[in-house]
Amino acid sequence: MATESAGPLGREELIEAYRVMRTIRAFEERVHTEFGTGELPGAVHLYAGQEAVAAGVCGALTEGDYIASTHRGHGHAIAKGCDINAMMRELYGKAGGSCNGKGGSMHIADFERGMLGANGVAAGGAPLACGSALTAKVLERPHVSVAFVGDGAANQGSFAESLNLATVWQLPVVFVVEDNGYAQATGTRYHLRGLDVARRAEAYGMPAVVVDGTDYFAVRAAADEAVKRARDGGGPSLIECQAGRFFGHMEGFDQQGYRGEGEVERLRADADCLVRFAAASALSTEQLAEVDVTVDAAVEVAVADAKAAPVPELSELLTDVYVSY
Ligand SMILES: Cc1ncc(C[n+]2csc(CCOP(=O)(O)OP(=O)(O)O)c2C)c(N)n1
Ligand SMILES: [Mg+2]
Repeated sequence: MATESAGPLGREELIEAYRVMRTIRAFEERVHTEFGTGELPGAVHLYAGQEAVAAGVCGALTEGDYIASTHRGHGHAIAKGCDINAMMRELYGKAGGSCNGKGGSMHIADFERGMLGANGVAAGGAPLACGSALTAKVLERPHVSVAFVGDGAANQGSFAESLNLATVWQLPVVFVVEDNGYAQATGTRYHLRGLDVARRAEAYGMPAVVVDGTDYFAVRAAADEAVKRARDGGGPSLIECQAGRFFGHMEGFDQQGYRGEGEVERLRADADCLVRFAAASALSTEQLAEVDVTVDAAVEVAVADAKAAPVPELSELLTDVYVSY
């Protein structure tokens, strides 16, 4: 595993990386609080703890690149540049949401920003990213596609098929496996039997690495290399990132009895990617604090705006729901 080092990133890039991670954290912590009030509808899976993965990977992408996300998709959407006001409205099921309030947390998408969608189907993003990568290849466009996949989802058949096709067709795609320690209540070391997913990728002939997913710089370095390979015609890669989640599997329905005593407290104390980033980046306390203030204010605005927004008109019940091809 790579060690922490701020590497070649300039000050603006460092501030932007911190802003993205800090926005995800503030968004998720606030959604957790709001969910507790009973006002937020639907199923919500929080990404706090894993911010360095979304930020590090998306930091290596351009606006024209694509990502296909998971059911735990808020962090990926924010890192790819989706508007948090629209996202918050979507969570509340309100008009003006990313999907006009009809998708909710697990279906946030914004094609203009290359966010192909969160996905309620475990590993659903992998074949989608292969599809957009195939489009780029056939049409000779320079775009790279990224599929985010959980450790549990990496056991899905569609994931294996995606790895195989991506190699056979040498697609410009990067698979990012996020090992957050669990698939719902099942531990990774149990369901993967101690095998890194990266070793499975190597069996398909695909370059693969394992990185510390709480180290932004390690994730970013691996992503820069994999994205460059894909863009230069070198085919697919896999990056396996290890970073624990701070909350339960899903808001409202997880007592987390499967976790060890004090596990979450230890994660927050010893494996907080934001703390690690702040220490390694050499940004000043003032620079970090300025971002903190701006981000907290923006999340406050997003929540107030979402609460005040109207629900979609009844006459729009069936718009945006079906698509004719
Ligand atoms: C095809 C499919 N099977 C089962 C489920 C139910 N399910 C939802 S989340 C989940 C666990 C996913 O674990 P992992 O991929 O590790 O992602 P994490 O929740 O840890 O981010 C399962 C089995 C599903 N959504 N889709
Ligand atoms: Mg998992």
